[in-house]
Amino acid sequence: MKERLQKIREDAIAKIKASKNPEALNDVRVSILGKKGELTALLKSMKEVVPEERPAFGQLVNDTRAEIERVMEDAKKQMEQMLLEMRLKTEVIDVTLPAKKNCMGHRHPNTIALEEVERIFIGMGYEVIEGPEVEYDLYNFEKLNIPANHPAKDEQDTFYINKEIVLRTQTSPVQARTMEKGKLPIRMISPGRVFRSDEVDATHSPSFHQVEGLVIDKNITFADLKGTLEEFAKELFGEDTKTKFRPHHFPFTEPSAEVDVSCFKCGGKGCRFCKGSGWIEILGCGMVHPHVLEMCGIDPEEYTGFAFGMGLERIALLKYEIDDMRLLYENDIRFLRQF
Ligand code: 2NM
Repeated sequence: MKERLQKIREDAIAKIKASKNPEALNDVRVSILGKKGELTALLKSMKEVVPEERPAFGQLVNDTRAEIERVMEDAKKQMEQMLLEMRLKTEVIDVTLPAKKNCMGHRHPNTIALEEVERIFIGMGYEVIEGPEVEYDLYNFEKLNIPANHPAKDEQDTFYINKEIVLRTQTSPVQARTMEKGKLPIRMISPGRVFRSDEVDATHSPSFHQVEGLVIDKNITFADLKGTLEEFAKELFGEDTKTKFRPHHFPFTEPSAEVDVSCFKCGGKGCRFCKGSGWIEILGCGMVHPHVLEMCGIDPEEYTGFAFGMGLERIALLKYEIDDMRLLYENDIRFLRQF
């Protein structure tokens, strides 16, 4: 028995020394110290030992077990140490590499301009209402007094999805939809993307943004329109800004006007910015045509209203003195960060 014990001990130590990884080491542990291991089996065959020698032999088995466990523990520690050293050698960390930068974005000039316009009109009690970019011809043209064959349809030469559906050329259809809902009075602005079949240049793009406004109530007059837009221009371009209303034509308003503001660069004296005229055009407006009111379910004998529309990019280009619209669509963070 003693020889068997001695043999198990020597075998175990040899196998431990030969183990190349923790898994192999564990296999050795199971095959010797485990429930069905050699040493456990030896302990079970204790009955073969004469009774008076059993305590001493038991002690010897326990000592051997302790020794094997100790040798195994040492081997395990050594193995872990070696693995750690290997990892440290292979997983080199280059502390001189630049850190990953947390890159913050920036609000787009369009967004800044829109938020400014919205702030001004919300301050005057207007709601901001949005609508679909893909729109029925009915709402985009027909209900706005632009029937088929109207020359304005050519001016706004557009993208057709099918005979009845277009990419909206203006956000006025949102106003038409709001009028049709029939909840009066209305004080609203409708910002959003619009589409026209335009060639790209410094001042044009086939897709740009508009902010249109609409007020419908009893006794709304052109004086309300003038006062509102004068106040808007002052808030947007500064207290000293003057406004000029020039007669114009839009199919959905009568009378209609275009609005110029005094040049905020030269104060109206004339400079490169306003091309010498002292004035800069910013929007179109007018009293909503009675026929439009009718088509949208409002009685023009009872209610009147005014509407206006401006190009958001145009406002952003003016306000932030950007000379090419294309810069607004490139999203170069070095450009965007300047505003
Ligand atoms: C403009 C100029 C003038 C306008 C008209 C309407 C509606 F729906 F009430 F008829 N919405 N927007 C309007 C009027 C738009 O943009 C240059």
